[in-house]
Amino acid sequence: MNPYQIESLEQYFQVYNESVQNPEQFWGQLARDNFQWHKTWDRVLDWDFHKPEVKWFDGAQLNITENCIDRHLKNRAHKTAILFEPNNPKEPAQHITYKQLSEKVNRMANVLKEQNVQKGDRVCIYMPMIPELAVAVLACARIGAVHSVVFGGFSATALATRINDCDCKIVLTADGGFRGSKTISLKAIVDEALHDCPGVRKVLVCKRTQEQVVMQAGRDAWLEPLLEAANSDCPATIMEAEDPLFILYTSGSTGQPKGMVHSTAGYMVYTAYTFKNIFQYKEEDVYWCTADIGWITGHSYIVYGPLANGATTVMFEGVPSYPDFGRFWEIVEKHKVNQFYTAPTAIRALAKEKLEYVTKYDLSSLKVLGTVGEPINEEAWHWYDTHVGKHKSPIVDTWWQTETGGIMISPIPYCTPTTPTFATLPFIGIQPALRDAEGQEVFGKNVQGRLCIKFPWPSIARTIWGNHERYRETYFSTFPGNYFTGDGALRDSVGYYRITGRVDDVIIVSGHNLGTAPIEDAINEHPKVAESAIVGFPHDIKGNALYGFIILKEQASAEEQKALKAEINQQIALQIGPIAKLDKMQFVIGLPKTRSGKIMRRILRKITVGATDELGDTSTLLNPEVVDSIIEGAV
Ligand code: 7RM
Repeated sequence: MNPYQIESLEQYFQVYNESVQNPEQFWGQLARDNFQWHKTWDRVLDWDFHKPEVKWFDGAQLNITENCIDRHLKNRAHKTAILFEPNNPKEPAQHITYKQLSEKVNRMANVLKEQNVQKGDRVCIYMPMIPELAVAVLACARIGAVHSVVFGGFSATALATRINDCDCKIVLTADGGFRGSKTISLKAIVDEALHDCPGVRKVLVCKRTQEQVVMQAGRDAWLEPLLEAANSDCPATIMEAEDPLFILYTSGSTGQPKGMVHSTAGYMVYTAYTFKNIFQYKEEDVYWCTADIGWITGHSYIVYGPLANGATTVMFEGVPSYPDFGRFWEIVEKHKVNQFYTAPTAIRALAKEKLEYVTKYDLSSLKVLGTVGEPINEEAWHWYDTHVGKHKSPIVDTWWQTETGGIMISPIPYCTPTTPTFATLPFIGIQPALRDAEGQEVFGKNVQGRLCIKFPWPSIARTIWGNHERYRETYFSTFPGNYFTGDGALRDSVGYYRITGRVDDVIIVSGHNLGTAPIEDAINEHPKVAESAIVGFPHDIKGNALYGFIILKEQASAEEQKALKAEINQQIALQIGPIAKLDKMQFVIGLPKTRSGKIMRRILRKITVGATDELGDTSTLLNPEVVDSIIEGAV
């Protein structure tokens, strides 16, 4: 029995038990047998969640790119590592083999070295979803520089904050990027950001859109000639297990984004192991995760996890709606994608459109469907299962966070029977706990509470860049001795977990705890509703009352709207109870969302109380333009 490859539910339970009964023995063996090390560790694990401090494989030496690239050159040199699908379907796809990837990464690493980038230096990467982005990430890792990828949709202000927070001296970018029918002028945004970033001395620019850009003499240089001139061999810098691999920013509840710091060995072991099992990746498979590398999902499950397993990973430059809503399924057919991993927000958007966009394509290659980023509602789950998976591909509802580095709770497809909206069971080595508001652990079945993790796992973020105290306070102070996720969850009669959403989304109405997610589910069941978001607003008698922002599939007259409101409340009353009925409803054209598709309830809450001067910076939203129209229509 090979614990690296789980093939039955029985084996899952057996390996899980081993992993929690003897974690050091388990992870030590797994790490030794499946990865390349220059030196093995002195100790598998050192930890103290009170300090907090976590070290995995301390004393070991390695380079993650040797594990993601070099070691595959023996047997997989001509296998496609990265399959690049451009935004424009008429532009040919690129198959980049492991050998070619190796050359590209080595060249880029040498270019960075020539710019005097050294081990431990932070490198900001602000690029579109083109192969050079993955190459840049890996090139940093090759020489021990710490990459900080900033999503290409962020504004100049957001970019400047992130560059300054971790003191990047160099920025890698492109002239521009293609996204659907739009182009994004990345270089111009960098120029604007750098007015506020005195520390940046070099900007390397990759050509993609061929648009006109201003090159500042001395500071800016085109990447291509440098790559061409560079040597294609760059020895990997030997790293300590706990050396930082990257920083990735995640928004906090207030102000400054949190620069989550991930370290090398533990991150590699855990992302590789989860990728292999949660997607049941087999040697000939083509795997596609639709995320952007600017998010943790892209880091762990487009780049590091797949490449550590010698997989073929698809990188898609575009968007699901261009040139039409069939784009995802066209790509699945074209590249015979076997594992497909996307977000509920994308599923809901596509489910709104004509079914022909899906049925037109041959999706028979699909074996596993994944979802991540927010709770998936029943309706979306069934649409995905029926129309994409044809009831044949298990859906892995994967719960995890930027902070956790890898997937924490998820079915293992073809092993764990799935239940709609349930992330099901903890992955190997993960020890979840539910706690009540007083901090007591809630044991047994059919219970709910705040989701904590009791024991370290290899890919937990080690700190917040430059602010360890904020790290302690945010994750380890609410329930001392535990990592607190900020999410609520329930555990059902068979021990399956369902993530109910951020605990700050719980609204107490007349003393009853109501989750926004189940109410939204109820509303979304109405055949005329596309999407909805609930927030609480102060109410004289109930304490809080509920306000629903609802997107309809089609426009409705005033008369129809009135009828719809009654029907929606009836639906809620039926599904949850009269207590969960909405006091106010507003039909909107869109909901304010973060770039990763999460609804910004904070903004909606402000609107319900008329505090429109306290909305803060809305420029980093995916769709800032909807905010004004919501304010106008507020009831
Ligand atoms: C990977 C990612 C983390 C937050 C997390 C949850 C929510 C993510 C699921 C989910 C329900 C899921 N990282 N979340 N996955 N909720 N079911 N399968 O999204 O840092 O950007 O977000 O996302 O609230 O705490 S993240």
